[in-house]
Amino acid sequence: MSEPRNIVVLTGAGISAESGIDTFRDAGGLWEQHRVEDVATPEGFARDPELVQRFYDARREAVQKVSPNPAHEALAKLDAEWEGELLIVTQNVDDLHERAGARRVLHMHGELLSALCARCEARHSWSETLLDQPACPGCGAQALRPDVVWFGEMPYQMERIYAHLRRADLFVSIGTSGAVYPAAGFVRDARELGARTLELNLERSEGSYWFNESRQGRASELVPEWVKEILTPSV
Ligand code: BJW
Repeated sequence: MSEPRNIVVLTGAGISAESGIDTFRDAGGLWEQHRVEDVATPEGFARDPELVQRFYDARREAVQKVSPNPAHEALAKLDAEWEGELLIVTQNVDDLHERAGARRVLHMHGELLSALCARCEARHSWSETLLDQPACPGCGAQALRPDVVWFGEMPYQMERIYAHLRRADLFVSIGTSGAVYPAAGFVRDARELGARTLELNLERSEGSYWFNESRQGRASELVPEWVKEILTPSV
């Protein structure tokens, strides 16, 4: 194929695993320790807000103690040096892409370091606890919740993501199990829209069939290798 120009990268929990952040579905992952419907649905939050605030407060605190790994750093290098279009769509709620220096990042499932006001719908940068029901800096209501996308809620910026997928000639998926939609469907969308598709993951994901190429290994090794490859002009 001709040299790619427009790239969409989708990242999942696997890219942050080597920074010490738990994935969801791996052995010992978050969903082995918590019922999804208790902590990652609006119904769970309505039932027991304290449990959900504690769950996210602990993760918000933990994320501030970890650092980006070579996979985040390699994508930041790609962002800095790639002259074509690039969008790093992350399902992750950590800020490790940004802390590695990447700028063209979109958080489709929200961010741990942000709070969403259920009353006025404003989003505020937030690094503290929410359990003690602080007032929304915008409207004053004690209605702040984690600014993350739970099951049954609409992920952020879907139109912008699909606009990039339509223009993409390369789609790369990194460290995601392909178990959660709409992200799990991006590979099929990208492929049908004409993009080449590449998967970098510890093991083949659920949607592996849709990838032109699937490489297995640790993100901290596979991603720097791939970025080096793509930034090296072919002769
Ligand atoms: C490594 C590694 C290393 C490890 N190196 N790799 C039936 C059919 C289809 C869809 C539905 C359905 N019923 C319901 C739905 C919709 C539902 C859904 O998908 N449900 C599924 C259970 C089927 N989706 C939704 O509700 C979404 N909204 C929605 O659909 O709105 C309507 C809509 C319609 C049309 C267009 C657009 C919208 C919302 C989904 C919200 C997901 N939220 C969560 C929680 C976020 C907050 C938080 O962090 O707590 O997002 S759930 C959780 O899963 C989190 C993640 O972002 C997401 C994906 O997980 P991820 O990243 O893939 O992690 P893992 O753990 O699954 O995988 C890690 C991978 O890494 C593994 O493969 C490892 O092998 C690998 N790995 N170490 C490389 N070192």
